Amino acid sequence: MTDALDTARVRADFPILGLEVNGRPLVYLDNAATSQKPEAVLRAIGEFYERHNGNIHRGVHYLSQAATDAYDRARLRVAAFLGASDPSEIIFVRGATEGINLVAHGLSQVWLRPGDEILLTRMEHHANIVPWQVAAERTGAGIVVADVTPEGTLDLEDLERKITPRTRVVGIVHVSNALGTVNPVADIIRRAHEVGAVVLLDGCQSAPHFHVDVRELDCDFFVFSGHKLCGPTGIGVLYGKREWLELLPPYQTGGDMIGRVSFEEGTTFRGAPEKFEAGTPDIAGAIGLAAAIDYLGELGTKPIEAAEQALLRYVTPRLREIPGLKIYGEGPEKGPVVSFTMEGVHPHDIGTILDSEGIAVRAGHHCAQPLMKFYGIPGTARASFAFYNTKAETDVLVASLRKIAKMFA
Ligand code: C6P
Repeated sequence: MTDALDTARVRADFPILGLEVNGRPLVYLDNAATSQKPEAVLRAIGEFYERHNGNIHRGVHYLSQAATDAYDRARLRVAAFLGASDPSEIIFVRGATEGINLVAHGLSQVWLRPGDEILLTRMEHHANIVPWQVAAERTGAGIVVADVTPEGTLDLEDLERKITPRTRVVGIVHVSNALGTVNPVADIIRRAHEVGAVVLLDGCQSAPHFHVDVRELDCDFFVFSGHKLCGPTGIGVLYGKREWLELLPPYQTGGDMIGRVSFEEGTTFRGAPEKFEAGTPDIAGAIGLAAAIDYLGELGTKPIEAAEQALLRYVTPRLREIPGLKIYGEGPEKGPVVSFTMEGVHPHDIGTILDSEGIAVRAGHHCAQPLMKFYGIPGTARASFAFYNTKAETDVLVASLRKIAKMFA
């Protein structure tokens, strides 16, 4: 492990980064939507299907056992990555969205009562809003929303006022996908626990970019999606403290999650993690995710974070200098995301023009409509960086945006 990443060498690990798009070298700056995959991950998935494919936990034959071993190893790998006390606290799900739905659905059955409050923030992704709205409707609980400041940080005084003995759940994004803001989650978790609330952290945009230790944070639940962390799509992780996973009922039922099934005596369920993994899971996905975690581990969390923060520090002042460009999310601590609007240009037009020059950014509301409403805008254009991006790529972005600014001036 070295202190600084050799970006040229790292880029060679990602076949897709060599593409040309619209006759230009691809400049991929949509990493918050999904990251690209290194060869090590592609190879792990290919090797699984070529040499180890079998169904898990069901067969005595060689391939079933090889697949089971690899799947179990993947769980161990994720547990170590997040600092979980035990691999049984790691549930493989389809992604962060499914993880949050699982928790909200379960808590609506065993925890939430009429008059309880679910505290969210105005910068949540829809995935951490809608499942709670459904849970609130089902239980008679209410949703309370902590505000954000014009700079795009959490309004901590407002949040403090809204944490009360009625607060039973706090759902909060660790790093905002639409602003980049890193939230002071450890303090919020501590406060939430003082009033007896359970805390779910949405780690979609944190786990890929800096070291996360769920025990240090003391969150009750943590979710992330594999595809944002150089892993495949279709696989994600729900971490839950053992006592919470014991309390929650199964989300789906079927094979592999039962103790016994009987028409006469009824059905019993296994404990976590099996209780939450009904049916054949995404075995190759879990193996691919473990390979991604290994790959990132070899590069080192610190060098990755340093490289991404250096890009953010480099590009932010250059973007600010562009006439008419306004950045949303000016907090002191940010993930590698810059969200912006340009005077007189719709964000979708920014996205389309950049695409014509081979530059991939995301444009729109970023599944954060309440936040866009707060700012009174339809959406933003968002450039999001990964450790394999280069300063030269951000120069290409800035040059193209300057042209757009001139065009629409
Ligand atoms: N954000 C983005 O472009 P899924 O779709 O389940 O993998 O992740 C949902 C999700 C939840 N929370 C946060 C903070 C997220 O950023 C995302 C996904 C993508 O910003 C797609 S909308």
